[in-house]
Amino acid sequence: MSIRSPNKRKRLHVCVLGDAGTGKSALVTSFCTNRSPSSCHQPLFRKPAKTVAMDYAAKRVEFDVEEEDDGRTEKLSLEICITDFSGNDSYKDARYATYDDSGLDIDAFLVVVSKNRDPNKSLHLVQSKWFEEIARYTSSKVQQTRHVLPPCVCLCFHNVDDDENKIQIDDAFLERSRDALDAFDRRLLTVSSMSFSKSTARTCENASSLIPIELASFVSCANAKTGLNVKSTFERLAKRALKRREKERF
Ligand SMILES: Nc1nc2c(ncn2[C@@H]2O[C@H](COP(=O)(O)OP(=O)(O)O)[C@@H](O)[C@H]2O)c(=O)[nH]1
Ligand SMILES: [Mg+2]
Repeated sequence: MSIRSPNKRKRLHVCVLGDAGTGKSALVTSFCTNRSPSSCHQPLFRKPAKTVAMDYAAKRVEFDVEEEDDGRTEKLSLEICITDFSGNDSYKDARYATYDDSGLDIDAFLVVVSKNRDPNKSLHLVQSKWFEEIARYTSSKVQQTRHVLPPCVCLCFHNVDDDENKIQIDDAFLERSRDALDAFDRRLLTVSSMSFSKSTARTCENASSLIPIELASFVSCANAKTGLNVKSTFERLAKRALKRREKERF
């Protein structure tokens, strides 16, 4: 099925994860209210209310999509539905209930990391906590639906203290984060394809070949206050998640 075919799902579910205070709600608000660095009518940056368990938001976006067969581009209108979780562990049960909900598909995860905290500690926490939660969701989903392709993940470094319109992060650290995310992508793929191959003859390698580099999980840097990279991060994540969903059908 092509992403522009009439019976395509035009709704995508993105969950936002990360430790409390990393700026998840600020990023979601920035994306949904169209605040951008180039806008001359920017509303004043206001502190988002503290998230209790989770908040919901939605935004309709339009993409140009290119058809693989004839190369033509068409507009695709897509509603991005966002669940913005509290990073506080008092609300862990609310997150787990969402992961285990059999009626709910999550297409993508945005994991927000503060650039202003110890980067190595933050990356370690992402791997030991947030990646594990995504893995939990993926295992639960493949058992229910036999999905082959796991959700797409964006690891988003967010600058909560420095509001300058430039992003600086150590290249070596960024590279390490990309490696960690690549390894996690492969792990999720293995979880999905192992479950899938129990009931069919498909192998893990078949599934791996389903994720070309342009659909891979990715690392991004953004700033909610200036709007820098916020729209492009959400849209890139949505595009990749949508294409994964399309690929899964073959
Ligand atoms: N200066 C600045 N502060 C921010 C930015 N994003 C979030 N904050 C502040 O960081 C704190 C936590 O933000 P919030 O979005 O609630 O974090 P969450 O707990 O991850 O949802 C709040 O006090 C925000 O005002 C930003 O881009 N620039
Ligand atoms: Mg919040």
